[in-house]
Amino acid sequence: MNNETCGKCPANCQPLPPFVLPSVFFIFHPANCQLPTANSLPLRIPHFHYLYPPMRLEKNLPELFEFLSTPRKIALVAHTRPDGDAIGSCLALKFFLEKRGHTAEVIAPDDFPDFLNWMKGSDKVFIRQKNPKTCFAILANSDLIGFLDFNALKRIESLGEDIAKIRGKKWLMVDHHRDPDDFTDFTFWSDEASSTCELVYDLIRMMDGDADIDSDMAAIIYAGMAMDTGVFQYSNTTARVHEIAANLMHKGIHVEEIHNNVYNQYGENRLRFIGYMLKDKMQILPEYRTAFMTISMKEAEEYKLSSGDKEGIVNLPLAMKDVDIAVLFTEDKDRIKISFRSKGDINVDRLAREYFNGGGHKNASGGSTRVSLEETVQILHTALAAFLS
Ligand SMILES: [Mn+2]
Repeated sequence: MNNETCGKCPANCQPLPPFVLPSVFFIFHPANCQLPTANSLPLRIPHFHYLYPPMRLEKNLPELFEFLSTPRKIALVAHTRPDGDAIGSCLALKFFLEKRGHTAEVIAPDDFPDFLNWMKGSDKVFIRQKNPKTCFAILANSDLIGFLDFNALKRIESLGEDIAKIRGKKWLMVDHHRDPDDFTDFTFWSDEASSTCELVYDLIRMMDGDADIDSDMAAIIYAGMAMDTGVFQYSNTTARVHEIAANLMHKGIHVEEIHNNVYNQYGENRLRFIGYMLKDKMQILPEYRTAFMTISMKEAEEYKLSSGDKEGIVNLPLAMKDVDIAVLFTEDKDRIKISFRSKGDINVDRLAREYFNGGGHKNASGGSTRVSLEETVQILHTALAAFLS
């Protein structure tokens, strides 16, 4: 970087020399630094220095770009119960790689919700649960396997076991969840990025690919960022998120149409179910400023809920002024899945990590238990008492 400064930062804008942990480079940057990194746009950005600079991890990216200078067969893998950011980031990167002469396929461990069906290419995503042999063949036949929107092989369960069996592939991680495992040859990670879609956008730009982003790709990237930021309202909604959204809008996307495709897709059963949850199921623990709800398998069956129908329910209690933590317990065949949401500085990543075998982000995380719904609720009480003391 030749001691160059961006010319806009009054101080401290030079990237610190990367200090080296075992094979990993951590590079600290002020978020608005205009040095030519993935984090800078050719836009004039109002100047502001974060007290705690965002952390990025860029491992072997020049080697990745070199690797991609010849046509490759690439498999892009999303996490279990894939959301819009996971599927969206895989699809956007797939289309970009195809434009660069590679072949690329998207694989997910299990199915994604119906409200992602509008995304171009979603009908060509391979689901391991439905099609294990084809998925294995694609992985075994690829030169590069990309892991998007997750950062540990265990997050994709049996698909991860498949992949661990296949030797001799290059691995790439693109992710924004906390506490990444160091298991890939190439890594592009930042827990300050709103979404993996934002990181895919950065990665494409690092490969001079802005002109390759067409309106279909722009709509997918925009939707992934919108979904992971609660439509641009959570604390991960940075100025840069809006700048990227603006750039994507210049590509000719239709924001209202995307919003209708993603959010205004409820069946009557889902809205009635939300009414039932709020009226009969929501419990408030005022001493912990916490509200929680439980969904049993019986209730999910009664209301004919698909996996996507439960999406977003966890957020609802946060609309109350006296509630800072919202928790949703969902009963599954062999476990209880738990989602956490919080306001402000309350770190539910830590809560999920310490008590519920999970993790995620500061204000949005998940975990699971192998005990009953009632026992899991009991653990919540104990955990909150310890966590908030
Ligand atoms: Mn994400």
